[in-house]
Amino acid sequence: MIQEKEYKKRKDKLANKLSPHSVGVLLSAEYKTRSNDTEYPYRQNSNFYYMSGFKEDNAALVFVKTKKSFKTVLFVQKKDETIELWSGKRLGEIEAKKRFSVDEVYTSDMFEEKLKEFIKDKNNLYFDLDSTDKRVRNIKKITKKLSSHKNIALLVNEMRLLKSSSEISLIKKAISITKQAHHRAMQWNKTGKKEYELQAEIEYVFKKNGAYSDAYTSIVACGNSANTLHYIDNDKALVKDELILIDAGCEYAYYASDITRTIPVSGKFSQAQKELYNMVLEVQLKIIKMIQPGVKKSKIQRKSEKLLCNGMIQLGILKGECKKLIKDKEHKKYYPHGIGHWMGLDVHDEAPYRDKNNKEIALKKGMVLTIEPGIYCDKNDKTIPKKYRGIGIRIEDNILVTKKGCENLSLKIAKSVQEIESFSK
Ligand SMILES: [Mn+2]
Repeated sequence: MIQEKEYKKRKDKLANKLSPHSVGVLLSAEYKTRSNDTEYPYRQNSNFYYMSGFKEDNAALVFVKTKKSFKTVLFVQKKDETIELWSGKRLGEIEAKKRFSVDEVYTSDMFEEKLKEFIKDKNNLYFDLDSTDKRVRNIKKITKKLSSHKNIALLVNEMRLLKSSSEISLIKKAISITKQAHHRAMQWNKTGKKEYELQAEIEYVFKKNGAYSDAYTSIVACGNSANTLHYIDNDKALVKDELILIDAGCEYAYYASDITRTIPVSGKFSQAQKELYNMVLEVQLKIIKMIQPGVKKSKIQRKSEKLLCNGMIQLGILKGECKKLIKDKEHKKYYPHGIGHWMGLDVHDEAPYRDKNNKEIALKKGMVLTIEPGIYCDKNDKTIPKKYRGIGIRIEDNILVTKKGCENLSLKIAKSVQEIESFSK
């Protein structure tokens, strides 16, 4: 749980970043239609939620800043018995005023009228310049006389880089549920089953433990399907002697986890699978050891490419000299993606990788990122040893940067060949 006083602190911090004589607007997410009369489950906009902790739709958080002081204003939906009968209870403006640390609360139908009032004698408007919300058109119309429009999302994203202890607890909780899901997948008898059946076993554990949703669509990819990086069909058979790449993590109280494990259908790795798996695992462990304050992501990226390239030379997947292979980008054919990304309210957290001066941001205590090296050997690639064709491996953990180093938050999820094999009967 995140306490209201933490939301208050965040709002104060953001208000201090706004220039004098400005208005800042953050909008809630909109419902999205899935098909006629049916909507996707509602998920609050991450930046709006980070600042307000408010979960309802059709809401807005506004910062009104004069020269020396500022006020915060929340807009919430009006109470309406008929609508609430269908769509559930609304908090309403009276309760919202009691519950949330804002100076003023109005109903959403007042938003445009109030915005006109707030922008009088102001110079700057901050709002999410990439927002596709239907309210943006009118916001632009109302505020077109202001001298500048700046992106409030960049300011919030920057704040989201460093996680507080309560955020870290929620991420840990998400990971502990995801751990149970991956262990169930390891334990479950997969003989004669389909990828989607295994997906169901995993997502059952998410829901069963109170995780609102998966943090992203689960990838359950058997054999050569693992070589399609964003494979989400999950509709093929689990074939006895193959590996399954499972990239699945739940979202708990709006916080993501993002874990990949690659496990044998039969429960036991073959010799060739073990060789490739252990090579990727060694790289992952070495990269995690590098994580500490001051290190830059580009450095760990380069190191991961070098280590994987050398590993592939040793296994005969690449031939030649490592430096030259990397220069010619030959290794990218088998390791085409990044070593990791920020994680938080979004699985790919919308925090910046570069600062205002376009300088790369170094790791700092409180940042959370994934480390996920992978090797993908297509079944039709005649240039690599036959025994490795059709195998795709990725191993992904979630890492917290600490004062002197890092903490692998997903350390307890089985990862070594021995640990994984011990799950099968
Ligand atoms: Mn990831």
